[in-house]
Amino acid sequence: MILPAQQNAKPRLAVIKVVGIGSAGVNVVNTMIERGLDGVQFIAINTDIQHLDTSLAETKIELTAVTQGRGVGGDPSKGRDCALAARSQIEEALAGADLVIIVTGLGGGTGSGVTPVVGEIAQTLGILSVAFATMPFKWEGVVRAKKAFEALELVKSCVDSYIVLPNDKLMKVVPPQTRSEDFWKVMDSYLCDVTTGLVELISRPGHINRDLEDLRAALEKQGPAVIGVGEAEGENRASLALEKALMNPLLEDTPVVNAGHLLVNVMQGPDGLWDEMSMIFAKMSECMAPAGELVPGYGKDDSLEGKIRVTIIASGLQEVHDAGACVVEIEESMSRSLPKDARGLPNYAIRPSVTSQGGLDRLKAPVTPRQHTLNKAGETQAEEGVSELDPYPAYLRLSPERSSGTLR
Ligand SMILES: Nc1nc2c(ncn2[C@@H]2O[C@H](COP(=O)(O)OP(=O)(O)OP(=O)(O)O)[C@@H](O)[C@H]2O)c(=O)[nH]1
Ligand SMILES: [Mg+2]
Repeated sequence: MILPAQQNAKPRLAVIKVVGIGSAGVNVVNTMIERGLDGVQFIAINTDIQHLDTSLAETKIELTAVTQGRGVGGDPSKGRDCALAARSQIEEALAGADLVIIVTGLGGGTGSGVTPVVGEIAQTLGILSVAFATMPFKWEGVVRAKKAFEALELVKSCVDSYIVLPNDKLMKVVPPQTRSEDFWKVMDSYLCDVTTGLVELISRPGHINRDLEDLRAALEKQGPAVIGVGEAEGENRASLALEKALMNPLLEDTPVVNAGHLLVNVMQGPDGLWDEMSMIFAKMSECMAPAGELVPGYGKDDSLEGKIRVTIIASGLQEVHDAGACVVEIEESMSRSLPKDARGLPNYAIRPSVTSQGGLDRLKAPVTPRQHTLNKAGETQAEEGVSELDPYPAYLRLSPERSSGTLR
């Protein structure tokens, strides 16, 4: 049957906007641009105009209302006021996006104050949103940690999903002789990879095609979730890519076990093998709840000659391990050192929690991420004697629900 022209028309490609907020966010966006990440539009927002001048983003929003562009001196309430004063500019910049990826460093005044406003605007505009937020180093002290925790709680309430990257985890993976200017590149590089994975998932036509609605279905699932991206080449590349996607030393620890919903996208070069792909899907199905669903995606990318890339979005997870030890320590030290009335810290993470959705027996002996390590034959194997410096599980934490609260 020949379809009328209108029905035959190609669907509109998803519009993805990456928003860098505050100095850290602007820097990360610069790295993404320098690395040639395409298929997205970049927006940089800062209260510090001098720093915003260094941005390579096509859209820059100067937040000058409160301090005339001189930064906000670490005060999130000033950051928020600046953002609210520029609300219409931010709305205009976000308008038309299908997915907004927000990148920021929490703990200062701009990222912590502006990010919740941007999240809320995206929510109001009905745009799917993901936030990547770094948490301060332990040595930045309890005041910055508290600002970061409080901001994170607000961010969680207004985005569909979020990933928390404790800076202290960087110390565990960056070699001692790393030059200062290269230090952040490790974090930035991970953020580039995840963003690339998401862009690829929803924008690049595949043989088994996944699209924005698949991503929406995954992100809107109840409960915590995780996103991982892994790329590998050489012998055993499929197992290695899967392992990398399931483990990342920079992120919080949340094992992908008993997932209610798995979205797994495999990108191969022209030499990609069916065996490699089917092994990845088969291994991921072992991480699925008995009544779960695995949504497979597959595409070919000629630039991946000799390589394979796997993107995993696991949601409907039933168990959460929380943030790294560094964050626990920060919180403990805060509750010791802060005055009594300041101890009401947000319940940021930390505590393992199990939902009451059933399947609890299966969680009594949870499969730890290390047990996900794959041997050469692609079989799951337990690891013995892994040192503290070995990779932890990789994961992107997704917020269980969006709140309908509006910032004022
Ligand atoms: N990934 C990354 N993190 C950074 C970078 N610079 C700073 N950070 C982290 O981000 C947190 C926030 O710092 P900034 O981004 O400088 O703060 P801001 O949001 O601009 O806030 P104000 O300068 O107080 O207005 C810091 O506590 C650092 O831990 C960077 O270049 N990359
Ligand atoms: Mg700044």
